[in-house]
Amino acid sequence: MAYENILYDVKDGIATITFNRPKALNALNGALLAELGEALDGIAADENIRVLILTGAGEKSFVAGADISELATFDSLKAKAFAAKGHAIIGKLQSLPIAVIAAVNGFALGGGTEIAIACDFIYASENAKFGQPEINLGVVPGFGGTQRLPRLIGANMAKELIFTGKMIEADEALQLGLANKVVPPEGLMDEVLNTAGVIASKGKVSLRAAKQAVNNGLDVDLANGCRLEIDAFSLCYASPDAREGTSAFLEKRQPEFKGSL
Ligand code: CO8
Repeated sequence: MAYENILYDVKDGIATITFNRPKALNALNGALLAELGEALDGIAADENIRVLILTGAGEKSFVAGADISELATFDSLKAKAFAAKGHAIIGKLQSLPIAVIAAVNGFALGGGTEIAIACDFIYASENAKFGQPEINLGVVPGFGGTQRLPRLIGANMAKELIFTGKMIEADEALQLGLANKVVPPEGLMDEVLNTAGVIASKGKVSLRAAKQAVNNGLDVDLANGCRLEIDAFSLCYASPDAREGTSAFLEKRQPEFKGSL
């Protein structure tokens, strides 16, 4: 499928989506969001893809937020439809049954931070900058920032970022637990691909079960979360991977995971 606003590539079970509107710092317009939604549907249906990486084209930006020239034309109803569409796509991203890594290579503002924090984790380049600047435009985050950011970095710090609209540097994002790792720009993709390769070598069924247990567990209390883990653990034994992993350990060899979803 030909895309105009994203680049899509798959190699060795690792898919990469690159937001590709570098002249607008990869701002999210309606056309880009539609292409992102289609690409995510294709990935969800593809048994061979083990990991998805999201990054931005050019050296300056991951995603500089929603396209402000489109936001400027909204009335209340259009704003609601746009925010709902963004939530549906970001929800799709978050619930993919594979690992999703954000390789944040520059500005991740507004919708850019919101996409990055819906991924499983973030590796950032030293020049990355995060923020929720919507308040400077007279609006609030509309793609999940008021909900996912407090869950990730705590309510008070999220409120400070959302109320001030200020940007934070990569090292502060690391301190806050927003980014897992910060690396020089030229090393970012190698670092991300290295971790993606490690994850791609694991069993699909156990990876999916682990992701669902963590994600769904965050929405419930500890006792119910632990029940989710019991189910996730037992579900793994429906796949030959559990037998293969434990046998490989006892036979002192590397496991070959082949279980399907
Ligand atoms: N939308 C459209 N165009 C943009 C955007 C954007 N978000 N960001 C940058 N651009 C364009 C600029 O207009 C400029 O275009 P041109 O060359 O044609 O003038 C080009 O990209 C380069 O940008 P700058 O010249 O401004 O580059 P600088 O290095 O000087 O500054 C910044 C970089 C700091 C990133 C600056 O461009 C900036 O502040 N951008 C806007 C960031 C922002 O406010 N993002 C949040 C948008 S709101 C949002 O994301 C809400 C999501 C949910 C919406 C739901 C709504 C219902």
